[in-house]
Amino acid sequence: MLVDGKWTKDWQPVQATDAKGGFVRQVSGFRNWITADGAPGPTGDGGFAAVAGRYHLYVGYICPWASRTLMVRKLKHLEGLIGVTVVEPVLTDQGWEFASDPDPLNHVRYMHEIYTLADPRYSGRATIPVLWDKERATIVSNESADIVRMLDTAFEALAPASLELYPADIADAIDDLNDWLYDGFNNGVYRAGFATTQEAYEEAFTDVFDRMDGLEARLADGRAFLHGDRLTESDIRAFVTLIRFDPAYHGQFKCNRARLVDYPHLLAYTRRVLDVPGIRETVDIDHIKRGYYSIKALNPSGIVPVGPDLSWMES
Ligand SMILES: N[C@@H](CCC(=O)N[C@@H](CS)C(=O)NCC(=O)O)C(=O)O
Repeated sequence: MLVDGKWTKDWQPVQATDAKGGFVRQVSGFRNWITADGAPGPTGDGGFAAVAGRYHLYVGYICPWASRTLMVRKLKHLEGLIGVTVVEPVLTDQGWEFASDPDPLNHVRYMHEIYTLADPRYSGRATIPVLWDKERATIVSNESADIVRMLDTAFEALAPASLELYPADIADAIDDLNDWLYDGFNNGVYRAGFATTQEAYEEAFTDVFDRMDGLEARLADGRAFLHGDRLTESDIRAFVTLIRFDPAYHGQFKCNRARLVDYPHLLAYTRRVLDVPGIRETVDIDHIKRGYYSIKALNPSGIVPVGPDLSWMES
């Protein structure tokens, strides 16, 4: 991670733990918002107006948080307006590394250099995703929840879309479900995988399967998506964890009471979201497996399992 703008060797992909050995995710450091006219958003500074070609996303296919921003870019037809650079799946001693050496946009090799271009004295983890502003040569945001929401709203005049991921009439229901999904499911699998005590692991494990069971029950009435007929933010949140469940979390993160394929409604639902035009291109299972199984602290040999059978994903 970066300390006062310098990459420190004293760095663990396992991140921080609390007193009980529970995994603690870092709070994001850049919280500005792109808005239609450049007015300030809910947090941070203004001056980031929606303009074609001005912004760029740094992502990795391994990362569920980055993948949700990629999904929104597709769903809102922003591919022609916002470029993307994908990092290599394997986290190196210097953090995320660019496949093309150097990154064609900013001509650096590692993600942490993007952070120090934005703030030469930055302290914190160099996480993905990052939404980069080419005009001001800075980071707009490194918080995926905010990036999802700004991509959903700010570019309406440039790329009108029929899909609204956070419609006002069900905003409260989306917020409630998002909260329930975040700690127990999206971050729950990480809390299980990166726990350093049995107690913290078992607590997280219970949460993860409480969410799997809850989602299965919710979908049992035949609804297409979590809030009914419309695909929303909540579906994006659920999907990014579900699609990684069998290839990564069941094994590497020890979430092994059941697999996704053991839940009929959840499996059909995951396939339905995968089949939404554009979504399949945001999923790279090989990248996901190589990334998770390269985390040395959890899998010192670095061996990537051959399975599981994911033929259900084929279109
Ligand atoms: N709050 C961030 C979390 C992002 C995050 O934790 N990304 C992980 C990859 S899945 C990362 O880059 N980890 C590198 C590190 O912690 O050093 C978001 O949702 O945007």
